[in-house]
Order: sequence, then C-alpha cells, then structure tokens
Amino acid sequence: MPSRRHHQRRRHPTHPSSSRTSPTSVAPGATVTVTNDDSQAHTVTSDDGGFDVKVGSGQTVTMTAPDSAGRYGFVCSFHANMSGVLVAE
Ligand SMILES: [Cu+2]
Repeated sequence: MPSRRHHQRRRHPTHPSSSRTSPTSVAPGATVTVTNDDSQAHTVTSDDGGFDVKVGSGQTVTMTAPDSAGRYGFVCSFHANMSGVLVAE
C-alpha cells in the first residue's frame, strides 16, 4: 500500500523585513509613485515632515518630492525598522 505523505503547508507570516531601500533619486519637485506590494499598509514619512503618504496594501499612490535638492530620510510610521532615503537632485 503506497504511503501517502501528508504535506503540511506552513504559511510564514509576512512580517516586514528590516528593509532598507537603496536611495531613490528623483528630480526636485518630481512626482514620485509609490507602490506597496506588501500585505500591510506602510507610510513614507519624511524625517523633516516634508512629505508623508500612507500606502495601503496593494495600493499605488503618488507624492511630490521636495523642491530643494538634498537627501531626505524617511521612515514608515507603522514599522520602526523600515526606513529609506529619497534623493532629490
Ligand atoms: Cu511599514
């Protein structure tokens, strides 16, 4: 009698990896499209308050880059371990 293996599928919970995005470079004042492929909502929140958008799961939003050239650090206000840098140049 052939033995049937019971395959147990384990779903690993998707928790935000400590993701550090490589700097995204855009023109000052440019429209930036942010797509969230994750199963959780995230935000792109500038350290200096220059921009702050919430991107729900599976959503795409647009935001405007700062008008002045520079490096703008941002975090996700939901997940303290998520951060990145937006470079306007
Ligand atoms: Cu997040």
